[in-house]
Amino acid sequence: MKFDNAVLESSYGTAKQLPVSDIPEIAFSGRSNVGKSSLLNKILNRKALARVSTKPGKTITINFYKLGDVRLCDLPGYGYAKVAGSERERWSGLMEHYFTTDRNIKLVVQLVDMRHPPSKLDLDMLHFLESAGYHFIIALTKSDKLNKTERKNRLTALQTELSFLSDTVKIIPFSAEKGEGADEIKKEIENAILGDEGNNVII
Ligand SMILES: Nc1nc2c(ncn2[C@@H]2O[C@H](COP(=O)(O)OP(=O)(O)OP(=O)(O)O)[C@@H](O)[C@H]2O)c(=O)[nH]1
Ligand SMILES: [Mg+2]
Repeated sequence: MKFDNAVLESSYGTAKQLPVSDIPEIAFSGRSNVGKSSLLNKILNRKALARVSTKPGKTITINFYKLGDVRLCDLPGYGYAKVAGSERERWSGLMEHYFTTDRNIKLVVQLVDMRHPPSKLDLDMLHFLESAGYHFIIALTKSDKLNKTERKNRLTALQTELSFLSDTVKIIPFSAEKGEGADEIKKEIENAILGDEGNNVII
């Protein structure tokens, strides 16, 4: 699977605008500022296809990228405290619509900042993905910011913090800076797409 020729399909700010799910989708979810856009740029070999922000939580949109016959969905980040209540409602409306309208979601990449224990909202999201039966993996972002001891301690603590998850959920340390984990995430995406579609999907 080639990851080189992605294009921005469109950005959607309301649930009504979302186009029908006519092709396999890979969704990327996580709190605001966790590094979603950076991860997308890394795996798509692009410097700035997805806009990396220094100010989190500025826009709440779902951004769709097309990669051949596959759609990559950059879901809006959650948990930015300064966002007004009405924006939070718009966020939950969009997310609910995305996850409850029978889309062809092959894999969800859930991003969690490797430096900190998963937040309440991260855990809510993981519980939701688990109970709804999605195929998902966890990317532990910003792994380059931890030293060896911190890294070991976080990985140990996560075994308890995420003990409610099935053993089959892959947890992949990732760094957009160093490239750690990028190949593994690409492999998971490829497997999720090709797994049951054979070679019918052009990617
Ligand atoms: N050191 C380091 N910094 C990172 C990494 N990934 C993201 N960052 C930084 O974290 C900040 C947020 O990154 P984004 O990729 O914009 O995060 P996002 O989740 O898309 O943020 P929103 O779209 O605003 O919700 C930026 O300053 C990035 O440069 C990483 O792997 N390592
Ligand atoms: Mg972003």
